[in-house]
Amino acid sequence: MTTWNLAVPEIPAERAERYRAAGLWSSSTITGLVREAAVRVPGKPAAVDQHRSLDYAGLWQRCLAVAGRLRGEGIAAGQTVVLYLPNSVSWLECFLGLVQCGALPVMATESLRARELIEIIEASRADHVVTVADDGRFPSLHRAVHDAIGLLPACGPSPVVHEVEVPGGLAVDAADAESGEALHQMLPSDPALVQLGGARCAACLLIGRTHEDYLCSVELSNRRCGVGPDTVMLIGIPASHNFAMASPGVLGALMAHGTVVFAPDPSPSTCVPLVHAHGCTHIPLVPSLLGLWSEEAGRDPEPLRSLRMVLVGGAPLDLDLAAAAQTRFGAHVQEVFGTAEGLVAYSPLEMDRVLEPRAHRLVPLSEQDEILLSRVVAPDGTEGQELLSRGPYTVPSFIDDPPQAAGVFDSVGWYHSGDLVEIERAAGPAGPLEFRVVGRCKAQINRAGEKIFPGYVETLLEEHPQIRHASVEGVAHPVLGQAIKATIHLVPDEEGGWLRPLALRRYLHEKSVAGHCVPDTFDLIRDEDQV
Ligand code: J2J
Repeated sequence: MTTWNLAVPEIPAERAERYRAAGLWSSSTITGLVREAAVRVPGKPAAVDQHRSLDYAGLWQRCLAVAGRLRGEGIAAGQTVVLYLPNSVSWLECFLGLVQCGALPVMATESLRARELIEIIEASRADHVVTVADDGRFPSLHRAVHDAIGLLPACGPSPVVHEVEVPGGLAVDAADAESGEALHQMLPSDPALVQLGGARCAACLLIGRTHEDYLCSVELSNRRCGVGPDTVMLIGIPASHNFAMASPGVLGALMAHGTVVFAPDPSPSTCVPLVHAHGCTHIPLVPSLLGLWSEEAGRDPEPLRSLRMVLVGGAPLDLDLAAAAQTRFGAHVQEVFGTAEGLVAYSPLEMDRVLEPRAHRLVPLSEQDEILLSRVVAPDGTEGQELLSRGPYTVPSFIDDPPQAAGVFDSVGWYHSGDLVEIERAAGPAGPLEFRVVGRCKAQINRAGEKIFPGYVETLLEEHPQIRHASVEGVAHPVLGQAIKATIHLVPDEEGGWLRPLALRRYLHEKSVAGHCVPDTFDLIRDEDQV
């Protein structure tokens, strides 16, 4: 039996039995999927990036060898490991290797920097960090980890850093694969990974997912999105994000014995040649990217002909934009509403229902997803109905249930999403429940799908000696959905000089803060009378 360093809350037994009886929880594990594919379709391409590709037999061998090597480097079963790598085959090998080791990977997206990594390392009590090598290819990631380790309080033990060369992957030898095979006998009910909560920039909230609950969400997503053995899934958004991993994402493609193509970023200039070269069929995008992709498809649809489904989620979707994009792509644009805590819902597959705003609704993945509405007053004073959910793949609470997350999960396991919705039953009272997102009642900015907690940015700004007070809010933006606006009350420096936006940006950069947390606009107010 593994002793886990982090206690992952379990879904209560009575509900767990119900989900198992309904056949929703798989009897497989994440690495079990790959092992099985290596037997059934050994020569099929599994994972590709700009530098290399692996078939299923090769991926399984690498998973074992990486697990063996990481174990040799001291990563023990039950330990917590922050995984901080860019999109690549190396990312996949390390994720699978850690799972095979019996360790619990914490999925840190590559946009995070030292300030956020410190919070993640501390909150997860990480024993190890797996990150890029110091070979000059990813200097910001390398620096962020080392800055974070340097800034950790000296009283506690520092996590051990394991460096991975990203194009080639972790260097291994023959003995590693052998020891990797003998490693860990995991159960479907074991913890598999830790996702980071919605407001990733606030004191981070840890979401522990088990193999069976995560794979339940992946399998149901595959059905909704028509993922099968001929699926080629392009992952340009950060692979560690829940959307890219599991809706249906990397794991969906692997589960169906399809292929995952990793792109370093989701821009059309990077990805369109990859769609063309690999015949990609599915791609997850955030709404702010859809416009760019749609323009590209309008200019030259030819290289995008293989696309069957463009999945758009993470932030509210403009339905006119979706309709135009759908026509240009000649592929289905499917909206995804998802949360790292669990609940995932998709727009229906019929094309016309996506195009017709009044009929546009999101349908939760499982009939066992329970939805409740709770009347709330949003910070802007508007009244609405907050979406509450629980179900077979929604966690019952955060790991350690920290005080700053009070109220997100209640004592009977309902997840309070902070999203305002309208619901409807499509086919009368017995039909599947559908909802539409109409607003938000949580203190969160959604900038191009990245979630930002205003208090986090305000605290960082107020650490500057020339800032007396800062308040941060989201303002409507035509491309990003929301931009970050900071209103800052300044005090002059000793020579009577005043801070300017450029210096403020430089200050946040030097503090090693994730780029998406840096305000887009600064309203600087000189508090002359405070001098
Ligand atoms: C409006 N708001 C949305 C949508 C997410 C798939 C896709 C996305 C995420 C994700 C994910 C939205 N319309 N279509 O985990 O598996 C906002 C809501 C929600 C929050 C969750 C997945 N899709 N959102 O974005 O944990 O406010 O997950 O509560 O990062 O994003 O954010 P996150």
